[in-house]
Amino acid sequence: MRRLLSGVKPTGPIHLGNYIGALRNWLQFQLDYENFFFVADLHALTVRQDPKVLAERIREIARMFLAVGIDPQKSVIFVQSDVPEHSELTWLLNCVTRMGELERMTQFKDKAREGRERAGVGLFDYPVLMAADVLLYQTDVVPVGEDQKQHMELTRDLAIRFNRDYGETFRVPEPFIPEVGARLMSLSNASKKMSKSDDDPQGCIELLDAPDAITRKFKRAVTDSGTEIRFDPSRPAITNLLVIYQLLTNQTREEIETHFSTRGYAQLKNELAERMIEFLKPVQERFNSITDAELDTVLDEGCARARVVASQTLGEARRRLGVERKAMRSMSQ
Ligand code: ATP
Ligand code: LTN
Repeated sequence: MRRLLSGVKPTGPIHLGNYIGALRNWLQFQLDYENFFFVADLHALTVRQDPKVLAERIREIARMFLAVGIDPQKSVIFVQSDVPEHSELTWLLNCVTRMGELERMTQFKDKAREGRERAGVGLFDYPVLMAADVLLYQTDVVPVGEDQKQHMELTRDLAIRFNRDYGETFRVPEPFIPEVGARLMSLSNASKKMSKSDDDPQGCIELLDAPDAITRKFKRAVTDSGTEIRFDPSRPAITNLLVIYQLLTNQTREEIETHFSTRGYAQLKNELAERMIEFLKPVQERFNSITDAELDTVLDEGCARARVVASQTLGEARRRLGVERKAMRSMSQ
């Protein structure tokens, strides 16, 4: 069976962009693949975190995986730092990665706001840890949002280079980036992506938001000048709202434009809030019904299942590189 893997960082409350860009597609593929879904807590450490808050968020993200419908019988759900093979493979891959490759990464350039001198080495190395996540599981498909495209290209390049220089070790993965919703924008600034780490929480619909917060956020959402409600790339704010509407209703663009041809922005915002609240209600109910003990069982089992696969790939990579003492002894006998 083909393998699928993806992760979410516990850097803040999980939001609509994460759901639409990533989790929704995890669900869609769940039955056809052998799946690995994880909380990317080591990635979260690349920017300063409060340890107590981080510990809680790790559990919150894992709980949200279950609440949106990831089935632990069909999918392996785990926390990245529970599987030490991720860190070890990162080191091995660091040694085949070039500085220039990481210097080109736009996420590093964006996030190293205070300048290169003060940026953490972890932030710089972030894409190599991501490559290790993917390659450890011999992954075929990685469903992610548009922002991860460049990291996936690096992952493929590293796999191809390692295989060429040391022998066939890693499967070369493909990203899956959805056609609609791959980059949901902030509701308060249509030129920025909706993000967990945004300073302005009004632009981000969190999956755990209460109904009144959802209504308020949509009401205050920025729109473009003019009154027409149409999908139009030159009017990014209204298009962003329409994309959310499209994903919530599964209607075609034509149906939506016809529906709103006689209605105004206020009506669009009201309908969006209503649909969103309706969609999130059962997710939030499931989220609240999962006990700590249930969650721990899922994550303990997930870690054990993940390590079976991860340790096998890591062992192979070590042998290929010559850093496997016992294998070396048998080779020299
Ligand atoms: P941060 O803001 O802290 O960088 P994030 O909100 O971007 O975090 P991640 O954990 O980095 O969230 O991403 C989890 C998944 O959600 C990734 O596959 C990512 O591509 C996707 N994703 C994140 N933001 C969006 C967005 N605005 N639109 C579509 N997909 C998104
Ligand atoms: N880098 C991703 C999160 C992430 C990930 C992964 C996604 C870490 N490791 C492996 C897919 C596969 C992000 O910032 N959204």
